[in-house]
Amino acid sequence: MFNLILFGPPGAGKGTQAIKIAEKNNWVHVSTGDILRMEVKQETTLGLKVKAVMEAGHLVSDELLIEIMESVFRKHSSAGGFVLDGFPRTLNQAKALDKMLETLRQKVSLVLSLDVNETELVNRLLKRAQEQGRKDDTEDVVRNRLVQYHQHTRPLIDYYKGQKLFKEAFGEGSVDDIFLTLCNVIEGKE
Ligand code: B4P
Repeated sequence: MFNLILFGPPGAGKGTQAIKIAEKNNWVHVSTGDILRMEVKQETTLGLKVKAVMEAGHLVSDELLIEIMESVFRKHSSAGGFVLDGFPRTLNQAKALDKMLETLRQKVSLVLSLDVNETELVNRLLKRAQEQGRKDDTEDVVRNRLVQYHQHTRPLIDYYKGQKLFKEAFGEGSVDDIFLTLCNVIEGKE
């Protein structure tokens, strides 16, 4: 089983690329952002709990995220691989993921990070705000999401570098060119 973590700041294109990678390899794409947005849309108990947190650009609690991911792994117990998009985002989540995979006798295979400069990130998300009206894509909230990324998520780079699992790819340019680069890294050609 190949367990890929697609890593990077908000707007780096994790979701965009994760869909393509999962489709090509027949792996399960898990976007915690999509799962949470669906809960909000359906106004479930969980959705009502996380709505304000997400709209402010904060991170949802580790406890809830770990519960969500445990149920994802239970649901897809016979999957050939996973593309994790947006999880883990904190050190606690990363450690919990290691434990979840350990019980399945699995490990993280690769952490692949998309490198995109901050001006481009903000521009992409503001463009998406115009096109899709996502409540967390306004300029103030985007800036807060970047702060959250630097405070809580970026430190994971050292965690995974320590395990020799971390690789980085340039995330600017056309979606197809970036996809090709990512496929080459996953297949060990770059
Ligand atoms: P996410 O849904 O994960 O949001 P994201 O970081 O903005 O997405 P991504 O990097 O995937 O960008 P995308 O491909 O869409 O999280 C949203 C919120 O959910 C978080 O703020 C948090 O509150 C909560 N959450 C989720 N997971 C959590 C966790 N584990 N712990 C705690 N809280 C959690 O691309 C962005 C835009 O760029 C798109 O419009 C796209 O079309 C465009 N784009 C992509 N590639 C491009 C390219 N090459 N050139 C130009 N534009 C491009």
